[in-house]
Amino acid sequence: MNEKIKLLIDKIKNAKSIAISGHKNPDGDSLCSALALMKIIELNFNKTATVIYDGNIPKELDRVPLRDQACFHMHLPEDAKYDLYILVDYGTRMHLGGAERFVNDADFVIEFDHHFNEEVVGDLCFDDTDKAAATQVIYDVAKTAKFDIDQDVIDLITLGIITDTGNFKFVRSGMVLRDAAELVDKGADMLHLVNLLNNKSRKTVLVESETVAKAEFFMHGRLAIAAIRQPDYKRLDGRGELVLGLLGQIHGVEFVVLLKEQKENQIGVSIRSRHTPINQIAESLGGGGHMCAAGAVVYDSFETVKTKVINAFKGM
Ligand SMILES: [Mn+2]
Repeated sequence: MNEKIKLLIDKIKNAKSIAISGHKNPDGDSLCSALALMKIIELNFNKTATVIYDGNIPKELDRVPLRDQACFHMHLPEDAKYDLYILVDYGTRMHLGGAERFVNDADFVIEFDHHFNEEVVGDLCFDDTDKAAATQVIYDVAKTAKFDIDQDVIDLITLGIITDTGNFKFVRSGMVLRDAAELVDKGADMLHLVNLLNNKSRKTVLVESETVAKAEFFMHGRLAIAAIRQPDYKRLDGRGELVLGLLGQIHGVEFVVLLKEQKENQIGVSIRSRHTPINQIAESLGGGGHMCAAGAVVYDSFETVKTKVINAFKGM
């Protein structure tokens, strides 16, 4: 067995207290990675790890296995300390949110991630940017280490893959499909898992559809811009993927932008493109991301940000 896995096993075996976190405002992969690892530790080491999160877990994820085991960081005792801290799907240090104080206090930090990060936080890193989801990284390590897994772990790992690939739409390598095939053979029920995620509140779907209905079109219909203003933002409960997805289905639309007025003078900008790279536009607004899916948070008035976005697309 390789040295890294030996060290992983040794650290878990000898830890008195273990906590696990993903990035702030967990998405499916972040939450399911943490819960899958918690269950793996329980099954193989007979230890309880605490899953800690910051921000809001969307209702969409309320029915994933073991969801009720995730603790909001503010609900933990003031003096809580964990000697082993495990980070999953966290991105970079700035996305740790309320978990950062525990990470800084820990004696040893292990990470499982698939994001590109120049300044890793972990002392022991299982990172692989070729993986489509952090749960896939965990699955790989679990297989190499010959850890026992059960139905919860199989379901959680599959859910991380389903959510991070947008139901397999963003698959870039056959490896993720081979992993998914193996998980199906081990008992993952795709229809059941996708249905678990169909759990949004009515108000969220209504605000998303109202936002689509009020979208504006520019550049002869090639650019669609939708906006969620402050009073409606709380009803959104998530990132508004439905808005981006629906507008992107319209014939002739090449670029979709969703402006989210999170607070006064704080506008979240999500940008999607059919094929032309738009990450430079996100970078010009102070953000970043992938070629066809990127975003930024711009600290300015709603109208100013909207004008900046329209100008950024000039010449595209
Ligand atoms: Mn992820």
